[in-house]
Amino acid sequence: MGIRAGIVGITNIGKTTIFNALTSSEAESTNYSFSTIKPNTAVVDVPDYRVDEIFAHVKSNKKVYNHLEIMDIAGLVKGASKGEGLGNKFLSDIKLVDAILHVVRCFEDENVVHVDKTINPKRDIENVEAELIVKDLETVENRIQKNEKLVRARDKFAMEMHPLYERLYAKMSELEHPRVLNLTDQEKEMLRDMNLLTLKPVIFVCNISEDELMEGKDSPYTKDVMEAAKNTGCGVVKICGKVEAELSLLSPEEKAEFLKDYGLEHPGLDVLIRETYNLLGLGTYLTEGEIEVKAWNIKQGMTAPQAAGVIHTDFEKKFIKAEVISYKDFVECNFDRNIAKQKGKARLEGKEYIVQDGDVIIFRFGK
Ligand SMILES: Nc1nc2c(ncn2[C@@H]2O[C@H](COP(=O)(O)OP(=O)(O)OP(=O)(O)O)[C@@H](O)[C@H]2O)c(=O)[nH]1
Ligand SMILES: [Mg+2]
Repeated sequence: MGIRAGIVGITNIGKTTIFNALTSSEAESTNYSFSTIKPNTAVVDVPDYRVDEIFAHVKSNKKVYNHLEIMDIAGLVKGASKGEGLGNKFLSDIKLVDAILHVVRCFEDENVVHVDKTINPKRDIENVEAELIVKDLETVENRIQKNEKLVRARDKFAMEMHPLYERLYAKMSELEHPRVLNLTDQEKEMLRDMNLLTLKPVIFVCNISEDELMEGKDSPYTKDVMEAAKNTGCGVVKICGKVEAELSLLSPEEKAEFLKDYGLEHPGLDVLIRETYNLLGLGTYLTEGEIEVKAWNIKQGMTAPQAAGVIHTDFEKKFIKAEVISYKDFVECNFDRNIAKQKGKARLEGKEYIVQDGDVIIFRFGK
């Protein structure tokens, strides 16, 4: 289950700086607009302390984390959908992602020019969202045209979909974001095949100043982002691109020391990756053995056979039982499956079991 997150935002605000820090890459970051044209991509480990802890306690050759693919996409300016800046071609790059990391400039630095002259997160967010809406509007218009033909032919499905498309069109043609429609999960599902940019889950990533990071207090800029995110279902994470870039060059020991100086527990980037997971409704189950300790992706609500299918599609069909220990119980049993069994903490679960985040599992299969 490959998951991809895309870094999106106004041009020259630190997207590539954050991408490089996040993925230990060296993609070109410059102090002028539109330095990124073709998207940069890289795959990162999803940090998971449970994998580290289990690996430290059981006899195993290696540890394997979950993965997340990150895509650094060209910067936007107001009017991109009408051909300003790099135009709208790259907007289709955003079609490829499961989640949007919308970077918003919240730092002041007179040496880094803002394409609209001033620092104004609310304006920047509105400008980016407007471009996504205009791009989606094309998709919705095309769909309505095709659908209307089917409606005229009294196609039942097309008639069912028509009012939803019309509602969407009415708002978006006023440049209003579809979130004002408060679409139900079912309606979002009905619209899924259009792959609309504006319906993708979003995390606003405030690129904050070093001072704000040191002080640990939200600046008025960051507060503006939080205000914009209120009641939208979007996440907010604060990161200082400059500091993260420095951090990514350090050894683990130096990193720990550096974080302590800033009074931080984890690098901002770890927090961002975890937030992305939460936003996408993803969880993790774990397997452990001599070969490896490994984290596996699950969608919330997956049954035990479906979770087994993440390892190998065949395993879903051949599933018989899952021997499950919660991570908490596994810790309390000293990471020892036999102790867990003796204490009755290793449960034998069947096909209906809904796998929980942190379950440590051994699957049993038939032929
Ligand atoms: N002061 C400060 N400067 C930053 C920070 N993050 C990035 N910059 C600077 O901002 C400039 C632009 O950074 P990039 O990462 O290239 O920006 P981008 O958003 O990828 O830009 P485009 O790809 O051109 O749209 C560079 O000069 C960075 O050094 C930060 O947290 N603080
Ligand atoms: Mg860039």
